[in-house]
Amino acid sequence: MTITPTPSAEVAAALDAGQPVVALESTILAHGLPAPTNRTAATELEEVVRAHGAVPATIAVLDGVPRIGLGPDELDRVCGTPMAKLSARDLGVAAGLGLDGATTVAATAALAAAAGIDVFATGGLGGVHRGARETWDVSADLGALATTPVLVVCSGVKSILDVGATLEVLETHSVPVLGFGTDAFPGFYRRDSGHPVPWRVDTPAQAAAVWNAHRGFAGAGMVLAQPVPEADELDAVLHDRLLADGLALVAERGISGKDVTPALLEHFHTASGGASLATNVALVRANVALAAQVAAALA
Ligand code: PSU
Ligand code: MN
Repeated sequence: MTITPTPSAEVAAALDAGQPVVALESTILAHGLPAPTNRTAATELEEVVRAHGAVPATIAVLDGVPRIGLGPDELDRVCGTPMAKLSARDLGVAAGLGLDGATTVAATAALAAAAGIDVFATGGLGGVHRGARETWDVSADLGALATTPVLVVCSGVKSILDVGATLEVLETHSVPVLGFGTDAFPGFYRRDSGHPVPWRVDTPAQAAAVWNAHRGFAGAGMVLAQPVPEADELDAVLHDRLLADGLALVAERGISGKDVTPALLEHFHTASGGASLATNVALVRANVALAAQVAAALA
């Protein structure tokens, strides 16, 4: 039993032909967005990739097989059947036991890189949780980026995290962080997390040039952080209230470990009456479009 990333026919053909391919994660579908929004988003995100001339490769583990590129029935399964949330450490377990699972940024990056795909789009990267000094809750996404040569296009890290500490850990791991059209590190639902970005690029061609230089030399991944479109940004007062209530709720219910992120996202979506959901989908859509443009510039 080994972990063998298995591309769909379409993805395999695109990789063979040197066409641009963009990896998409499945945890956002299975654990980040509620049904039925997750299923419509899954199709829409793939369409956005295609509209920009690249081939989408949504990644998940089905029956223990790491699948690179999913068809409609497989997307139905990821969006409609409860399945495990798999980080990088869980891939061997899922493969060895023949399980289904949705892959996080860490697991998706590892499988994408193994399949020969190095551009990946998501919503928000995992990071250092607030209170990590006591809980030690630091997402494996950060360690994966340290050792996996994949460009991750995201809207920064979720504002539920300790953003400053997350940026410090990325620096420790020698992961470059670039703002796309911004000097401020984006805060997921909000355009500005309050922290600056170390570097800025303004075009997909510039991002591609930086990634091309970096990947030829270093083993680490890179973060290209794009703020949510202005029209879709969550209201600041609403955001701060959702965050405070969500953090209190998680503490009250004793939620910990890998359940924290889905629980907080769920609180945001229900308590905002869907406003944060619209923001979440909009920012992923924009990131997917940018990732496809960068992949096209690299191809
Ligand atoms: N971005 C989103 N929604 C999500 C996630 C990212 O817009 O649900 C997921 C990603 O899969 C990321 C994970 O890897 O949240 C982080 O989880 P944790 O904090 O448990 O490492
Ligand atoms: Mn965690």
